[in-house]
Amino acid sequence: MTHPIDRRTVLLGGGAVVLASALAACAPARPPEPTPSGPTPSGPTFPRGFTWGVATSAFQVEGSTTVDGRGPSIWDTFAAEPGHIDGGATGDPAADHYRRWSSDLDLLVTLGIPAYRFSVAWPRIQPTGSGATNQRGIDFYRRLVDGLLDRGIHPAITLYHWDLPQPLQDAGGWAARDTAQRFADYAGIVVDALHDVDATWLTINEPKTTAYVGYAGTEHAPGLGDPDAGVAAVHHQLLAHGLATQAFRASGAVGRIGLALNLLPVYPVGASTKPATRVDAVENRMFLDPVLLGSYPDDAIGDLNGQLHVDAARFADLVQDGDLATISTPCDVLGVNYYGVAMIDERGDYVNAYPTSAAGWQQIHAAGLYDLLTRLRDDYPNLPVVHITENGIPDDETHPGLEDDARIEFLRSHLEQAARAIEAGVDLRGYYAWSFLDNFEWARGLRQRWGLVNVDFTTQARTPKSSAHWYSRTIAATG
Ligand code: GCO
Repeated sequence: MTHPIDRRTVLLGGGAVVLASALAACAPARPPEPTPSGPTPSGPTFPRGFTWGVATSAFQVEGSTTVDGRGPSIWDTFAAEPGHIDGGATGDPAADHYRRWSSDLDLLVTLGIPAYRFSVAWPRIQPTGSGATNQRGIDFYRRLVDGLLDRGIHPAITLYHWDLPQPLQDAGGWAARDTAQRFADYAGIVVDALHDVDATWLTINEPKTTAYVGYAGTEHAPGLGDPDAGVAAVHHQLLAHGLATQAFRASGAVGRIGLALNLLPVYPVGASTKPATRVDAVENRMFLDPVLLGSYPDDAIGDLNGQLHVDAARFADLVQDGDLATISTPCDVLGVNYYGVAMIDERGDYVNAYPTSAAGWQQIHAAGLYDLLTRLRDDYPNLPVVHITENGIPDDETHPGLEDDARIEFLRSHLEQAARAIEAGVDLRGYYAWSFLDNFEWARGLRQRWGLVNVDFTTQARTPKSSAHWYSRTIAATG
């Protein structure tokens, strides 16, 4: 049996990367008891002022990777190496958003989308990752932000969505402590330039994916395959988040700040729940606890099933005095990227109990969103306001096209669960669908399409799919 190497189904095992998904396809799995559902809302209702948006990221949509002084990023390097990206796609032209941003923002207006989450490409701002500011990079994002404000669209600005300047990687990347300070300097530059903008800021997007898939694993840039570097990348990204949050506070910028974590409920399959608890530490608490509680969980690293099999002493040495206080600098917002759930058997392996999407790592269970949001409320007393910063599904590869009923059903069922969580008292204030446009889907290149809007990558024509029209009507009806 062949099984695709999927970016969110890697476990770190004994210095090697074990593909749990290969086992998942064979293992019998019984779905857990259904989540108690309470009254099903006839149509989801959302509070006044709820933020509705769509999301993208710089490397996935911008293209123009060599213009206006932009330096190379780790994704330019990684994509240029044969075999890394399906179809040999690179970041150019992606969705050509760097040149088409204005008409893209007009399309947001046409669709009635009130908020837009995008990311800033660090190598446009500091082409080598440190030192002087490239003014043309700043100017681009100023134009973009002003274009949004002119159209009455709220900007949600991610400072780092995986496009690390290559020279920083050459010096160790996120495995090196110095990168955290470099990130804080870069964040300070961007925040100063846009300090007057009433934006939602997100420091780092999915530190887990970078650490586990790019450093411990090999499927994302920089593709190191080094589990110890993976956990170092966890700590240094979280430190970078804390330092950038402090820089934001010091700058007096208006707006609010947090980070975006990809979280997923972890359910046990079978009698023993212990392996699932350990996987929960690896997948969720390794990120939530330091940010919201100021401590790392004690069950994420070790020799047991489901744990990260890395050198615990080496990891402990990375955590210097004061780091956890920095990392837990209070945030205004927690961004949650929600795609699905993990089912863990008694051996600590990931198994499938719910339908998967064309992205094999995505196991779809909408009620998991409710479970996740209520769990965050219960386990983290200092939980800030929550925004769902990503949620979506790729096109069905057997029926690609503009009639994306499966995406509509995915979004509808997840919004229903989001509304349930709000009714249950979760302070959820916003929702961003992933993604606005079909784009460069990392190792899947241009072949896996996550957009509400179809992009013809030959002509760059944009055509809203049925889901874009549905989302537009939903926002109008609730707003
Ligand atoms: C992420 C990513 C997106 C992906 C999306 C679909 O944060 O994981 O933000 O870049 O494209 O998740 O895989």
